[in-house]
Amino acid sequence: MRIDVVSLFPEFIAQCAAFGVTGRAIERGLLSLQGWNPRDHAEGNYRRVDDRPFGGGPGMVMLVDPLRRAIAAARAADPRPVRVVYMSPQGRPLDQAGVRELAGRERVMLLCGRYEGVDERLVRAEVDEEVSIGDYVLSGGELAAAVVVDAIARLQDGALNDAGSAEQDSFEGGLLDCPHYTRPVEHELGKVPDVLLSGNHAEIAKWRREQSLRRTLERRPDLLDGAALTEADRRTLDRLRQG
Ligand code: 9WO
Repeated sequence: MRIDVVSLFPEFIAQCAAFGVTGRAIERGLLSLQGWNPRDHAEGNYRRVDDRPFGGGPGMVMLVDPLRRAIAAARAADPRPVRVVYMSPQGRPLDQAGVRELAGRERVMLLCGRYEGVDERLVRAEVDEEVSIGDYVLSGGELAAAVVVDAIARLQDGALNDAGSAEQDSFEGGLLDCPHYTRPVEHELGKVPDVLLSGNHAEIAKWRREQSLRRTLERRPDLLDGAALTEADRRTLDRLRQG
């Protein structure tokens, strides 16, 4: 898969993706990440990429043309159709299903705004969808784009060393993750739950599922509506709600 990022700070996203799972996905050729700087497509000695907002108000707005030329250059670098996504608090809230949808495409282009945002005419002409990673305002779209790159990269086939760990993730079944333990078995902060040491894989799976259900019920009951629940899960939830 190929991800193009249009940003005034393309090195920022490249650095964010250089480590760990994303770094390996890029090294292994599972993902290619390319940055495009609107500054490189700006005109004049000052290479302006922004101007004052019509109607007044604070701050600056990103100019249509440098962005448009950067997007055109990115499109032209590969013949395959590309999904153009603008990182914006006004966008559709991203969840794991949305990440999976993007991760299944051959090409995605992430647009990162700075200042007060991007001229709306550019958004209308070039953007397929606006995506938000959460209800807060950042100083630019770059951190949000880095989040999307990371979430997409780890879903590429072969990116995770342990096959199946993407399916076992928090959220892939629509539930929160269970707690995890490692050595030592006994520690001054507590003991590892006995069931995890039992070697009984059926009992361990049952315990983990119940922990996931319990945490989701306590912390994010809103997720239960969209979760893939079995009849046994529903009985467990009823019992947890009673107790
Ligand atoms: C500023 C603002 C202030 C009050 C109410 C709403 C507001 N929206 C913005 C805004 O969009 N500022 C931007 C800064 C302009 C475009 C890039 N910036 C940005 C992107 N900040 N936060 C994001 C972002 C992107 C995706 N998901 C979460 C946040």
